[in-house]
Amino acid sequence: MKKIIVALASLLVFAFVLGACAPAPSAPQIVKETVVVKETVVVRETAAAAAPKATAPAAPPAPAVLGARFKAINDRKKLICGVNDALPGFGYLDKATGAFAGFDVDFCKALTAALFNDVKAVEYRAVTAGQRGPALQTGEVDVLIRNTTWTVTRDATWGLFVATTFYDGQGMMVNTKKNPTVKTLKDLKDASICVQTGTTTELNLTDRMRAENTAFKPVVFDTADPTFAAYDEGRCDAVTTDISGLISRRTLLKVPGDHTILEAVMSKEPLGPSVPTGDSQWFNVVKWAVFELIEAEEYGITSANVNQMLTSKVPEVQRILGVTGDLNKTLGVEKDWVVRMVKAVGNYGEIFDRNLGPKTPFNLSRGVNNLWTKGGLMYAPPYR
Ligand SMILES: N[C@@H](CCC(=O)N[C@@H](CS)C(=O)NCC(=O)O)C(=O)O
Repeated sequence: MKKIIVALASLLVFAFVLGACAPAPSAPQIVKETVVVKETVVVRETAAAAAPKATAPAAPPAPAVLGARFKAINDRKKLICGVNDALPGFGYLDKATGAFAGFDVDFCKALTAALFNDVKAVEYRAVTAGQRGPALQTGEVDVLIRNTTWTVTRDATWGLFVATTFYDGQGMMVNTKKNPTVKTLKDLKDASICVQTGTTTELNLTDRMRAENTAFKPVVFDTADPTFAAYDEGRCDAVTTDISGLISRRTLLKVPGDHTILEAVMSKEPLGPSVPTGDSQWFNVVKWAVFELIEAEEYGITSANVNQMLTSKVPEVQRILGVTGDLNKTLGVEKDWVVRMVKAVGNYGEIFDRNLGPKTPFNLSRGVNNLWTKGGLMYAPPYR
C-alpha cells in the first residue's frame, strides 16, 4: 500500500513538473489541468481575432455635440453664475460699485472669458446657503461657484461637483478679549454658538461637539450677515463656519483683532464649482476650465507672459494654449479658450493671490491649496 502511495506521489510530482515546463504530451489524467490553461489562452486569441484590427488608423477625435445646457448658454451668449454676495475675498457684492468680486467670482469670469472672450457676458445670481440646492435642481444657474462643500448628498441630489478649487475645514471663532480662556472646543461647554442653516457647518457642529462630549446651544440664522452680527453683538459666545469664511468675515467685525480662530479643524470642506445634472459636456467644460487654470500655474503660464508662452517649445504648454492639437474640439470650446481665461483672470495661483494672498486683508498662505509640485493638493489630470 505504502509503495503504491509513493509511486502515485512520484507520478503526480512528475506530472506537475511536466505540466509546468514542457508541452503536454498524450498525458496521464493529471496533465489535463495544463490543457485547461491552454484553453484559456485559446479563448483570448479568439477574442483578439474578433477585435478590430490594431493596424487601422486612429479616428480623429469627434467634435463634441453640444449638450442642452451648453447650447442654451451659447445661444443666450451669457453665463448665469450662482455666487455669494456676503463673503469678502470669495464672493462679495461691492454695494458702492454694484460689482461682484472674489476668488469664486474669478472662476465665473474665467468661464465667461473662455466661452465669449468677454468677462462681462455673465449674470451673477446671489444665492444664500439654503438656496443653493434649489438653484441647481431647477437649473436656475448654469454653474454654482459659492464656497460650497462637495458632499455625496449634494452630488446625488443638487447637481454635480466638478473639482475642488479650495481645500478648507470648519473652524470656530471666539472673542478672546471677552473669553480669554477659551482655547479648545471643550472650553465651549454650554456656550451659545452662532451658525448658519443649510450648511455643512450646522451638521458638523453637532457631530463634533457630540464627539467632544460638550453640550452647546446652537443659535441659528439663514444668512451670514445676521449670524455674524449676533456674534459681534455678543449674543453668541462663538461663531462657526469654514475657516476661510471666518477669516473673511472677521475683517467685517467691529474690532477684528479681538477675535481668534481656535486651532481645531472640525471637518473637511472641499469647496468647488458644481453644475446642474443632465449635460455631461457642460460638466466637462467647467471641470477642465478649473484643471487648466491649475495646469497653467504648474507650467508657469501667467497673465503677464501668456503671449510669449504661445511660442514655447514645451509640448504641454503648446497643448494647453491650443498651439498644437485640437483638444478644444472634443470639449466644444475655442482653440484659445485657456489663453482667454489666463488673460482675463490669471492662472490658479494668480486668482488665489489676488483675492486671498498676502497683499489682501485675508493674508492666506497657499498651504494645502498649493500645487502638488509644491507640497499641496492642487493636481490637474493631464490635458492630452
Ligand atoms: N461650505 C459650507 C458653508 C457655506 C456657507 O454658506 N457659509 C456661510 C457662512 S460664511 C455663507 O457663505 N453665507 C453667506 C450668505 O449668507 O449668503 C457649505 O457648503 O455648506
